Amino acid sequence: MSLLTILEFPDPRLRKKAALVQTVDDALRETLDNMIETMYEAEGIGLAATQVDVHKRMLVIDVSEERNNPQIFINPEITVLDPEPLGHEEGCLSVPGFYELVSRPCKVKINALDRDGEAFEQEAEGILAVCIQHEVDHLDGKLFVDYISTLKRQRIKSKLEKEHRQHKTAASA
Ligand code: GNR
Ligand code: NI
Repeated sequence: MSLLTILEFPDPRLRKKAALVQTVDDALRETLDNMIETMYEAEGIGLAATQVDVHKRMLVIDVSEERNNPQIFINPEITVLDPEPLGHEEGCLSVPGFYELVSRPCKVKINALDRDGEAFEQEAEGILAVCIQHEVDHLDGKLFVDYISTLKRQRIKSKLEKEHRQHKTAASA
């Protein structure tokens, strides 16, 4: 297994729309295993393929306390079961260090394929519902900062751009 590099806002590659997965094969499973390893290493509760510059509709999630229940969703489709907004403080491995309140439907259903390419359906509430919607947004080129004010988003963009410049300078010094 190997760790993958996580793209950071405002990288334009985070805006690409991911394509449907046509075949669930060993190569795809290897990428998914690397995504799981990368998610654990980064201490995230989810990771979408877009974040590691793989533009296929798939994501991994682990919302368990023990960090021992990785879930894989390939070609996920979300259906809202209860549109009542649930506000949650969101963060993102692609927007490191920033947290903002985002409201999303509180209960959803996900139809997806598992690692064997078998279709399954799952209902989600609470943090799992928040996380799945956050990850599927990534596959559509959307980030949680798109839900906050333009001013806040611009501030986050400037701060991250400055950090990226400083890292580049430090690396070449
Ligand atoms: O690790 C993560 N935590 C988190 C917290 C609140 C709402 C969403 C998330 S997802 C995030 C990992 C990530 O960036 N996934 O795309
Ligand atoms: Ni994210």
